[in-house]
Amino acid sequence: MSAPLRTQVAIIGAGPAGLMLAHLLHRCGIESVVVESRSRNYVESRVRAGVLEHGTAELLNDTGAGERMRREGLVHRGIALRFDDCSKRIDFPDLTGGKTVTVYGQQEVVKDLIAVRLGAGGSILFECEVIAVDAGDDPSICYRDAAGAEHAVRADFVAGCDGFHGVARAAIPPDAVTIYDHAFPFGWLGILAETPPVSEELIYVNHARGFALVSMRSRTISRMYLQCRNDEDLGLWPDERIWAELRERLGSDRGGPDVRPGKMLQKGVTPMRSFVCDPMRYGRLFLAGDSAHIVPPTGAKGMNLAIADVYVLAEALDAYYGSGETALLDAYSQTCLRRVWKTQRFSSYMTRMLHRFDGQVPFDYRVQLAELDYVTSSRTAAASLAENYVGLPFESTADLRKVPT
Ligand code: FAS
Ligand code: PHB
Repeated sequence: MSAPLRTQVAIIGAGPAGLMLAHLLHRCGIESVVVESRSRNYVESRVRAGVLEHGTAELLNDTGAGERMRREGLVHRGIALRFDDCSKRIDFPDLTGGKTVTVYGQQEVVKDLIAVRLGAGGSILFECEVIAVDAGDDPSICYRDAAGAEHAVRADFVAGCDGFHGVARAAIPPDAVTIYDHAFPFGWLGILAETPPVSEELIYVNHARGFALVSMRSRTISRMYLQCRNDEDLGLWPDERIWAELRERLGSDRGGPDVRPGKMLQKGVTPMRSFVCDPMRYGRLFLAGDSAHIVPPTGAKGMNLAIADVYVLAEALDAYYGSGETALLDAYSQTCLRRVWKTQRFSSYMTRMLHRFDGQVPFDYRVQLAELDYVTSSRTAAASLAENYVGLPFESTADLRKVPT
């Protein structure tokens, strides 16, 4: 094994969490190395999330990584909730004092963050899989490069930004954490298609046959989802069936949005799950993003929550390297988990309001319709949904900072 690399923060994973952390640390003058198992091309083409919360877009802009998002992203001022073949709009700026969201694919955020890191001379090691993590007093990670050679990185801290199936959380002794895990009894069949979005804004549909969502990536590329079984066989869903089911759930032949078939670019099934690992820290290892939590995508929160975690972690590491202060690091997990659980609450609320559940009885369906009627007719209820959808403010750690002497 070659002589170990030495850095201040070793970051596992070049997804939104790892890349944003490296970017924020660089702005604080803190060195890091990002180690990513996949190729640059793979991570830059992986289709996942699509909606940036107000705070996420602001952070990209405020830290010099938002130029292309401003140019190519779509600023959205509301969403529609569709039920009983009728669409009702939630107006974000009106209900949140001017906040909006930005539709801009996760892979675009990843591209921009990689470009800004490499442009600043940052170190991102692609096709290098981390195979071991030491979270003790002299932290290190071991990775295997594309040629199969093993290398070590020694650091002051390790950030586990390696997603739900990564190696970091697995390096924590099971009795040191509490796991909260809930699998929903359905998944989403997601498609990316070359067809103009049927609506200027996202449409979330509660239909007797199941949930549907109309989203987009541009004015010519649609991103749409259908509730399906969580073990759905994609082979049973030829394109024609997908288009027909989208038209049915959106009411295209009943005056609803007119879904038009287009060239299918990608299709896949995402299982629906809620997961939290508490605490999000073990020794000098800090978990951030999907390595620590998973939310059902109904609230468009997964990527945004990852960004919120690393905002807190970067602030804590900045305080540590700036003045030796450890209070923010010690409070990292508690600070992040406050937002994580509020986001779990909102994502679960949206999922339960909009999906069909096995064994659901007519009473349950009427309660869902009443919730949809209430949240689209009560300004107070609509404001609560809008406040969560555009994104709760980043958790403040100001009160944890020692009062300057
Ligand atoms: P990521 O999973 O994005 O990144 C982790 C990185 O670590 C990956 O690049 C991985 O290759 C790397 N890695 C893993 N193990 C490693 C190892 N041992 N060594 C080195 N590198 C390693 N969220 C939404 O808000 N809306 C959506 O519509 C949505 N759709 C999704 C669809 C799918 C199929 C999936 C899986 C997730 C979806 N999500 C969605 C959630 C998703 O966007 C995540 O919340 C987001 O990617 C979280 O970012 P990270 O925490 O950075 O994790
Ligand atoms: C997406 O565009 O991929 C998307 C949008 C909103 C969601 C989930 C996914 O709630």
